Amino acid sequence: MDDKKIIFSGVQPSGVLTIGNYLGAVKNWVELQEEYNCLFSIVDLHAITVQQEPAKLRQRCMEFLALYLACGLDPEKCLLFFQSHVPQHAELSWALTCTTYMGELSRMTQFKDKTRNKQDANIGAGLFNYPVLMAADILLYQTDLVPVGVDQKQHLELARNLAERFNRIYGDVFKVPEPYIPKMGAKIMSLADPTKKMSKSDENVNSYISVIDDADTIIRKIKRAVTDSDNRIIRGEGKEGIENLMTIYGSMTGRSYEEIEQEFEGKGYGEFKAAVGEAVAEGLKDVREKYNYLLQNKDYLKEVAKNGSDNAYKMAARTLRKVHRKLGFVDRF
Ligand code: ATP
Ligand code: LTN
Repeated sequence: MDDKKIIFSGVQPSGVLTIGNYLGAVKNWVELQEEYNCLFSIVDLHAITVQQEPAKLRQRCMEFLALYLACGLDPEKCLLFFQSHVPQHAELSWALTCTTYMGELSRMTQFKDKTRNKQDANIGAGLFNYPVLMAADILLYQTDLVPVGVDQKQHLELARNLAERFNRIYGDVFKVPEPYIPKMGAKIMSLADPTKKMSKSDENVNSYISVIDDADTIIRKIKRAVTDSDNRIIRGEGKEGIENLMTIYGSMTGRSYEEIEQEFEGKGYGEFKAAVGEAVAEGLKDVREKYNYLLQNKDYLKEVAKNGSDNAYKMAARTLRKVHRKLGFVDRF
């Protein structure tokens, strides 16, 4: 293995990939694959923390793989695989569960958000344990950097704590990973409610843009995006909707907030929204076409996933073997 740094990240195969996922995560991965040893996983074990329809989950996993590729991830440059194909994820997750405190998991804001208004008796233990599985994903590969949107920062902090704790109790096994959060685009907000993050499992299809929406749909959704009654393209109190569109536009075009303010000084929301819609449609033009093509090539997708998991498996097995020794398990006879 060369001495390039290792990157791991994952996306759940839930809903459709949105421009939030794209700008906050996948678009950056495409750049990172040039410089690092990258592993990108479709985290199906995480997906079953909420009940799934098996046939749909299976189909969606393949669609997500096609989407990764369509967004520009290149299997010659990074490993792409399904989490469930590398059993060490679940195994390490158990070992880490045994050094995790209930208190730590209770403080996770994503857990609190997802279980608000629910009774304890009806909350799945998988949802509670979700961040431990995520820590296992990361620590299995001796990961240096984890590129994620800002919503995952707390989970990553937990992964760091678990690595340090395990190393302290049992001796050095894990590398302590660092977050890698983009400067712009780390949190894209819902188009329907700019105080909420854009989420691919949102019921309102107008709240997000899918990376495979066609140009007309993209332009229409941006046009309908909730803004404010002021008519200036600047950031500020009560202007979350406009700020969000500025972020989307900036991430798509590489322009800073200041440049965007200058570009649209004296212009109205109609003109600005049209420009944002065009930029997004243009940026995603190839993704849709590539995606449709790839979906017809199931054998190719399987080959990519097989190669990805074969290689990931070898790396994961190395770490898990060390973990077992440290824990005091008897070697296999
Ligand atoms: P769900 O709605 O199913 O919880 P999600 O849209 O939040 O999903 P995840 O699978 O949890 O997506 O996240 C995949 C990656 O995309 C993560 O790195 C996450 O930080 C990033 N991400 C998700 N939503 C956004 C967003 N609105 N803005 C920026 N990055 C995001
Ligand atoms: N929890 C993440 C998805 C995820 C992940 C990971 C991200 C699972 N395992 C490991 C980075 C590294 C999410 O919901 N976005």
